[in-house]
Amino acid sequence: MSSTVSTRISAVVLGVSLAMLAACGGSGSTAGTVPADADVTVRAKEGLVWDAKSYTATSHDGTVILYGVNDSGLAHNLHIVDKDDKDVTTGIDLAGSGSSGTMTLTVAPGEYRIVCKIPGHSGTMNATLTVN
Ligand SMILES: [Cu+2]
Repeated sequence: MSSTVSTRISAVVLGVSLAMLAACGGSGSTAGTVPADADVTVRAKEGLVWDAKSYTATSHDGTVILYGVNDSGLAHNLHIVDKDDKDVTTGIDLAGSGSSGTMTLTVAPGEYRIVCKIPGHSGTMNATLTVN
């Protein structure tokens, strides 16, 4: 008789334990969260140059978020072009000192170039963007 009662109590304890495990599952997922920070920041500097000759960014779900800033006193724009010199997306205007913009690049891993297309600027405002 007493062994039957003991078996029933064990079954109830086991059931409660499984319910608690199930309740704990699935927490901590961050899928779909948009990163607050840009993957790469590119700054236009005095002297018709970007602030680096090469940049590297890691894509998230196939996209890279690029933030462009104009730290110079001249008007610029920022374009990302592929090896065929074609824009991968619409460029951004960095019309004056302090202006900025964000680009979302949907690109395959590889090498791209960051250029300013204002006449006379692309010779020196020409950096490499490597997407991993
Ligand atoms: Cu420029």
